[in-house]
Amino acid sequence: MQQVDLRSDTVTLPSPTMREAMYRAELGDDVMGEDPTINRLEMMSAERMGKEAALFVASGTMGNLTALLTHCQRGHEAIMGNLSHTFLFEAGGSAALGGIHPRTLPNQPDGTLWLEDIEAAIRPENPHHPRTRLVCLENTHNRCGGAVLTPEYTDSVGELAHRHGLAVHLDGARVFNAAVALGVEVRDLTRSVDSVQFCLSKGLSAPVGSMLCGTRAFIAEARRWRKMLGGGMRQAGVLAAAGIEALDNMVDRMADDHANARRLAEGLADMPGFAVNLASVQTNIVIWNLTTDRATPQEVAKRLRAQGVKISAIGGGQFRAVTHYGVEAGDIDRAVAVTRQVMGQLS
Ligand code: TLP
Repeated sequence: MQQVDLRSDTVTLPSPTMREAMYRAELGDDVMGEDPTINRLEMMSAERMGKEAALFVASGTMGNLTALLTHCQRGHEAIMGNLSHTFLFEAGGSAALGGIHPRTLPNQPDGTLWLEDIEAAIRPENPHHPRTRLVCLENTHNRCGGAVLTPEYTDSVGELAHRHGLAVHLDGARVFNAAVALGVEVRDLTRSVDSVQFCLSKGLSAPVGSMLCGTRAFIAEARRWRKMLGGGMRQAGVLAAAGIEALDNMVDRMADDHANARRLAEGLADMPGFAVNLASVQTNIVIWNLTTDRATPQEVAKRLRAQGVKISAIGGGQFRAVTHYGVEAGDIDRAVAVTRQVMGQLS
């Protein structure tokens, strides 16, 4: 049975040209700074993000952790959304390994943090308090259904944070999706942040890796932290070659993923037992609610899986589906037809 895997854009397989580029990659020892393919990917990434330098890391989680460890010392406080990936899904790494105190603020449905909330959360100098050091944003916002933060919003957070002597880190795991959806250059979304992490291994479809970007001094310090975390890799150019191919050829096609997410949401919207907010679908993620009590979300997901359609039940009575390279409009139509049949059996 042909599978339609919508659990995540992390399931993407490398394209044939990526595999070819990996095979042919020129290699060296990256810990010694001698892998030419890594060096090229780091230069390209910095340039795309409008930053001075970049660092290849194993994952988005490692990119965010390395960034937080570089910005903050033990006992510093980092402001972040209560629905942010860093707070919810990174195993508490910055607290466990960095002694960094997370201060969560409510994520609005559009993925933003209110400026008033950020300003009110900044601590005055007082020996009773941790020192506020960092504000973290996420674009696109995973748990807010792939919501996009605009350049103007990001600029306003940058201005506020910098006025108070704080740094801003952007979890830009899917920042290229945001740029494509808004029709802006990705550097417009990163110009006001001090550091940004973006994933090669999600919508960009490379097999492994993320890039952390910032000033030359920040990246030099981050390189030490990466080494300490065990992330100094050797002939990592085999991975970087796929990343270069991804940056060159996999960005513009994300518009297809966004169109497919909309097609899916529209297909789900009139089914009994579902509530879909079409206006919230901005990129490649669709999050919707189960409104019947005839089955749990887990049971629905299991029934769909038995018919070759994989989605995630993400708690709170919600489902998530993510479109990506390898999923075509015809696959979406099949997923919608199977889902309609399963939901029809429940009503
Ligand atoms: N997200 C994964 C899962 O961990 C939930 C997914 O399937 O969406 N930031 C954001 C916004 C992310 O969505 C993710 C991964 C990460 C960071 C971490 O990236 P990895 O998985 O490379 O450590």
